[in-house]
Amino acid sequence: MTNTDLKALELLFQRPLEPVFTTRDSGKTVLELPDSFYTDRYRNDTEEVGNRFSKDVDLKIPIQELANVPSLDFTKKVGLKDQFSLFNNLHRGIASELVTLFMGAPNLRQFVSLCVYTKDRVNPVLFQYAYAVAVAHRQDTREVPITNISQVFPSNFVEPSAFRDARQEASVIGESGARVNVDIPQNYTASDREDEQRLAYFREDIGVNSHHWHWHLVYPGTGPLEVVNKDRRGELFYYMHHQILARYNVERFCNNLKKVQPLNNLRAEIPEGYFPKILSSTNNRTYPARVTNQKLRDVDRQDGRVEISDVERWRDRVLAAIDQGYVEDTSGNRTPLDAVRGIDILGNMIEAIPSLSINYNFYGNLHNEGHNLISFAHDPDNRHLEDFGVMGDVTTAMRDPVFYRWHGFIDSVFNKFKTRLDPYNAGELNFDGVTVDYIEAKIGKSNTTANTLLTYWQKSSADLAAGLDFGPSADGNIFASFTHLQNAPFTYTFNVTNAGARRTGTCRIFICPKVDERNQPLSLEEQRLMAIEMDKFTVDLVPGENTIRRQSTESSVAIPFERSFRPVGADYQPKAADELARFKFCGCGWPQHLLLPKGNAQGMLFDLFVMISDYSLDAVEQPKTPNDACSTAYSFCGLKDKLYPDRRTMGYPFDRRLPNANLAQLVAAFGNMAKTDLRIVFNDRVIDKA
Ligand code: CUO
Repeated sequence: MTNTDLKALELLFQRPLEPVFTTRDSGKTVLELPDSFYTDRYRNDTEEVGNRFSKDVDLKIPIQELANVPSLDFTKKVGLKDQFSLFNNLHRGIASELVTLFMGAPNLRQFVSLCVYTKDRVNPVLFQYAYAVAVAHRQDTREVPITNISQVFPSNFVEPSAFRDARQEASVIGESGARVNVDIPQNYTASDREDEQRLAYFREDIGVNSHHWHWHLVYPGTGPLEVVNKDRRGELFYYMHHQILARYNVERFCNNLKKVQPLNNLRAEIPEGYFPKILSSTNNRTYPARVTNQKLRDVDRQDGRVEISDVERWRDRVLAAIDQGYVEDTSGNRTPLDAVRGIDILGNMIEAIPSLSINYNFYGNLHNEGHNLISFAHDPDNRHLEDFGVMGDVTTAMRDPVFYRWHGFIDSVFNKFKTRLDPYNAGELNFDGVTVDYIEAKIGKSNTTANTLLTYWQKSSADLAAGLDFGPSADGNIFASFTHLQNAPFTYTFNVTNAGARRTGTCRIFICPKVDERNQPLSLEEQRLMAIEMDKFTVDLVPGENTIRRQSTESSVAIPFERSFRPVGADYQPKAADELARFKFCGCGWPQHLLLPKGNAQGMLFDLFVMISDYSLDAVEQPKTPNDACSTAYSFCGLKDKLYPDRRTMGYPFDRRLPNANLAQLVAAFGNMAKTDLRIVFNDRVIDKA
């Protein structure tokens, strides 16, 4: 790949609403288009337009003519200013075709040309999605960093008045390269009259929402089969969203709220209203709100139809399949829902993925159509010409309290299946001769107490300039500062005795809440469903005593802040290949700053649980594809072009019932497990990031 190809691909992530021939990269670079690429609007003035933007640039990247000019008529049903939704069947079909087109470009240079040609001819959000999916999946673009969605479409993530400030500041300062800081307020969507507002720091976190977008980008629901059909993707759909729910429920306890009430009655009023206040990038309108006590209604719009009774029927069929223990394909062949493959079959069937569902006509499109019913509740027949609310869009859905109620319901369906399986037996849990004697988690400073961890607010900033179109900001950086939860980094230490020969184990760390919002103790069954995976890694055990140390920042579920909000632009890219590989952006992963739940001022009590399982039963034979340096959050995101790196079902050992009455008895029965009390103390102060 030449530098200009790389550069061109990177530039396509910038300024998504501006014509592709305008300058990018702070005015330094321009793409030189063949005349035939100009859209009708500019076609008569190609020379003038081209000249205007190529004055004073450092780099002109010539774009090759297309060998085959594709017809893009299939994209027209999503207008340039429409909202684009991955939950909408019509939109997903169009996206799938576009991804297929991009994947099919015969070589890198033609891929660049095709993307440049397409960019101004299709809906910009659709383009960015299909483009990012193709970049993430083409072999020849492995090295291309995918810009974080919060930087491409910042208005989907932050309160819009911040942008007015940004543009004003930029025009006053006006100087090329100047740094502009704007403050994004915290807690702007509701007052404390609304109890749900206590969780806004979690729901509206930029890292949380960009992780969710990125996950759906890496695991798309439609497109060519080689893009969609990934190892255990249905199971990962269950598990990643299950972990979000576990975390959210725990976070609710920390804020004196009871756990989520699953949305299992689609005819009841929804007490949780939500007024998002953020802007849709394509049409500059705020996302529609949902009032308190809104009822769902049948959706009957040109771009989508769904009846509540459809969703209820699919729900009942899925539940019946779980009760019967098997699913039926279109010819009536039965596949048992067993302990190993059952959850993967259900995941693809419930989400639902048309090409992977065992019987899409019969089991339907449960999860996606639920998103649609909810996202159009304010205008189900389009009489007010309002687009979907935040639940219709993977970049914004997690902001809304109802997201957790709907996914709480979906999760309860998966959990019903898991609960029907036999409890794990001793043979599936033990690791003979391996004993965990001691565990602790301790903040890195010398004078801290073991097993007391700390959270606080932190003020950080991220560069959002890439996505700000038509602003004077082109010549500078817009740093948006925002306040988010943070945890003090800590270290786990385990002492492990190995009575046998040298061997390998998998170390699995979880925290489980001990009490609910009323301070009532939780049963093992409740703890199991809210167990938060903290980390998972392999350990080499020598005969005798072993001391294992692991930093919280190495977690297999999370990615560091810098990874989520890396500055965009070639200037920031390291030159050395190995450094570039490490730097390479991979935005899928839980944000490190939310690795720990908030806790509370008095110190919220948890069980810190560790288990070392037998690696010979966990290991997976991987294909010989190149390793991907940035796949660090593999627990939630898997590994690029590889199998999921753990043979056990996801969530093991908490994904199934356990044979003991409580957690203390479980760890007493199995030497390869241990637990200790852990306290998470929240300190209500804002620390500026150094
Ligand atoms: Cu991720 Cu419903 O699947 O939002």
